[in-house]
Amino acid sequence: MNQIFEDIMKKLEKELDEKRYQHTIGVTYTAASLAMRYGENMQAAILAGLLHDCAKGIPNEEKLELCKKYGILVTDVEKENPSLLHAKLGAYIAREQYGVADDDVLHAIYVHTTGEPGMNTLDKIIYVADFIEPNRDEAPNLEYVRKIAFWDLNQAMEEILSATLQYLEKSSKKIDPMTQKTYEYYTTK
Ligand code: DGI
Ligand code: FE
Ligand code: FE
Repeated sequence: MNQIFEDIMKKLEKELDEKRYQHTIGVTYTAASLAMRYGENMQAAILAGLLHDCAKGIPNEEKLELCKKYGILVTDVEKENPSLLHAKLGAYIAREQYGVADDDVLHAIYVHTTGEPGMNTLDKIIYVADFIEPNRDEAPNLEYVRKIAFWDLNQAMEEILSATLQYLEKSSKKIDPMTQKTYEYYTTK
């Protein structure tokens, strides 16, 4: 394994709890497999997979403070649900603390929680890998999404966004306008 990846993994192991670290590794090899399938840059997929949740271990209060400090715009929904900020903050930390210079990798990290309309292949690979990696076990449509992810990436996006919206509605969680927009983009195409 590339020395850069090894160094990142060592740092992540310290920053994340065991379960989150295992999830991170699962997302990484799932993203690498999807990159093979869709002809995407595999090193970029591995890097984005490794770092997508690098800010997940930061307590919510601190997330808000760090966003203020780093000049990251926080919306009202994010203020109410600071956990959402691990994506934006993660992209910042990946650049500043893990030395990632590839804007495509940073963007995939930035959009990995809500998605956004018109995502590129790497963005979608990370978004889908996050949902289907082998340690996941809760979503009702998981087996189906795992199967179609390697057949039709946009169909997988549609399935995941529908399941996410259903979950958010059922658990009365505030829907981020970006999640809603992404859902509409991928389900009305
Ligand atoms: O960080 P992970 O758990 O690996 O996965 P993720 O970054 O996709 O985050 C998943 C969580 O984010 C899940 O608990 C649902 C939540 N989420 C996604 N979209 C929205 C949302 N939560 C709220 N309140 N609103 C959203 O639009
Ligand atoms: Fe995440
Ligand atoms: Fe994740």
